[in-house]
Amino acid sequence: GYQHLQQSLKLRETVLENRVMMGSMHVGLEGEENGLEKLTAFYARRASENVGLIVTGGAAVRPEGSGGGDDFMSIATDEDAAYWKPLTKGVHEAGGKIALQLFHAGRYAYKDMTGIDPVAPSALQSPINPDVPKALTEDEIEETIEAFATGARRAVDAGFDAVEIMGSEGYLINQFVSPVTNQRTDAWGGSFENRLRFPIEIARRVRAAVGPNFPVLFRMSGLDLIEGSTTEEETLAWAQALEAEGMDLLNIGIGWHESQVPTISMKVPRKKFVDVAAGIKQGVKIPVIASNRINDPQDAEDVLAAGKADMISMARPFLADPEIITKGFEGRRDEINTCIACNQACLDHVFEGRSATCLVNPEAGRELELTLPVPEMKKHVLIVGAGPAGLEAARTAALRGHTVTIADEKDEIGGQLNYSKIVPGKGEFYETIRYFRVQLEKLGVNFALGTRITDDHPLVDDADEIVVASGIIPRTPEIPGVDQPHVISYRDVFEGRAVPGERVVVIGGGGVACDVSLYMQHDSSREIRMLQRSRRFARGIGKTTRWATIIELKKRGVEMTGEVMYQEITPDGITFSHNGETVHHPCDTIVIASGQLANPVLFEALKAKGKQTHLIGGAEEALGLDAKKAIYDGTVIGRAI
Ligand code: MDE
Ligand code: SF4
Repeated sequence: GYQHLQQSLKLRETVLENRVMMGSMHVGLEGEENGLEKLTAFYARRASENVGLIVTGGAAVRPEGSGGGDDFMSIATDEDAAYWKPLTKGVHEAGGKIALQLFHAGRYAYKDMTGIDPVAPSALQSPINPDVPKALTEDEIEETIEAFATGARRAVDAGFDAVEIMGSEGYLINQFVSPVTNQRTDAWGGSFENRLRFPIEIARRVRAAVGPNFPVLFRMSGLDLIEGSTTEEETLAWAQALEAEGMDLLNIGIGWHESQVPTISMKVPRKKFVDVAAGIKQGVKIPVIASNRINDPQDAEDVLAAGKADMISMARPFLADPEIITKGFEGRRDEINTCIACNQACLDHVFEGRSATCLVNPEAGRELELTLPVPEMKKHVLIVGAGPAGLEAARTAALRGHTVTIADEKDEIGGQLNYSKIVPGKGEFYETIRYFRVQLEKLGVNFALGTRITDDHPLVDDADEIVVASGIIPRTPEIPGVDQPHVISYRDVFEGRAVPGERVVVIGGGGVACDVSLYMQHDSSREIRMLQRSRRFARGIGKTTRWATIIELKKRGVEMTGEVMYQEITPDGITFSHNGETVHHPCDTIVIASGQLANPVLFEALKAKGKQTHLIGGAEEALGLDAKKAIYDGTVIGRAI
């Protein structure tokens, strides 16, 4: 049961239907053509599925504080207030409630995106931003506080149900509170009391601006994860001061964007930071929200049942599955498309200036585009390959009413997801495979596992349409000696066909090479060296995850040498040149992880036979192991045939 999660929560005059919040996420649809319509569809889809409260992405209270200019929400003008009315209307019609997040990035704003110099309490540059911010004058501080209050008033006018003041993740409010970023000597800096003045003034004036009945949430930093920053006692005092200012809910954020500690990636164990919220809850009477790596309604229920928080915020899990809570409440938890915390299609996109979507659910953010049209004719569809591309193609084709058979020469579904799931820290991939298995079974898809499809297979003759999603073939580099028995492929390692020796060289430095290296370290402290021709390792891994992968490899003692020219593989090692010198590196095993090739052979054969055939995923184009492309291809073809 979900007794705790299903309890309502009263915030002044407003009653939230349950204890689940869809946390703030910038999606980026705002900047697209028909952006408002797309964003409204995105939120409305989720509002109809048992979400207590949705919080928007950060809406800039001042243009210089925008997360990135035109593609980001703004509440800095009266026109903005009018602009967001259709959004709140759409959410209300769908039965939900939505809060506007009042946002100011401070020194995290990019000048080349806003066109204005970023501002901060002090002129101190952030390590993840190219611009040195200007220190705010006292008058400008006053204007900025007023902008939060005016923004809040506009949110009321626009029909929002609440506002959330963004005071975590290292944005402007954090920059004032922390001595690391606030080195002012006036009334706004120095002592803790002075540093706290900025958030307290904002809270007070926002409360005054919206009146006594309107809910005001404050997202504060429970843990900065920055050397020399706000202490635990200060954090608790901050929480208590916010309570005294009439804040209704404290949403506890973890870490700053520039923290060197992963806070939301797959490597972070589930529920890891719940105790931070629990600590704050002990010091205040108002309700407290826990977040970060909570992606399962049962975990959410357990946190509430243990008395550690009063509400749970989940953000990315609502990208992955708008129905996550409904499915939980209806006892269909095994049908949930679980957020695997990969960041590949959400945060990585945002940090690259693209709209967010979801690797496991390409429909996220594309609610108006990726519909499920009823087919003109019900067909027999054969999907060859049960990797992510084939699984998603099968799911969508079956949802539309086609009779679908999915075949794979392996005895289990999942394709290369089966490699990912066994890499230390990547266990969430089990969930994706479970989701597809449950969905396909429920939809009555026929499984033909352990079945190799050739152009003369009887299943081919029975099919009206065939989707070839049979994956990639590993590329073998042309190095003299590469065909010796101690040279193996990453696939041999993942599939347990070969046990690498104690001294291993991995040829390749991309995502697969990183994965196979970490995997080989899980059961033994092998000596591993990765080699590659280019300089930058972990290329192809997204911005939010690459740095943490490199740190982990180093921590586990994996050596990395880039800019090498291979010369020869010998029975006892490998010879290459590096920095103009010839190096012989002894080892007992060489693992090849140097890219993949597309595999269109079956497709061509079926075409030649005159079959209606489509080629998707890595079989079509093999740019690394790209589950995001695979699932997207699958969803598009599954909706088209
Ligand atoms: P880069 O070019 O990939 O890397 C440059 C070098 O720096 C290293 N690096 C790091 N080291 C340690 N710790 C880090 N956090 C970190 N990031 C990068 C790299 O290894 C690399 O070293 P090299 O290989 O060259 O030797 O990265 P970048 O500097 O261009 O960008 C870095 C990022 C901004 C991507 C970054 O630091 C990020 O990955 N940090 C983690 C963020 C995170 O996980 N936050 C948690 C929650 S996310 C959230 O709450 C909301 C996010 C959306 C807002 S939108 C707000 C409005 O709605 C994002 C808006 C953007 C403002 C910042
Ligand atoms: Fe979660 Fe990955 Fe989807 Fe982002 S892209 S919502 S992290 S599964």
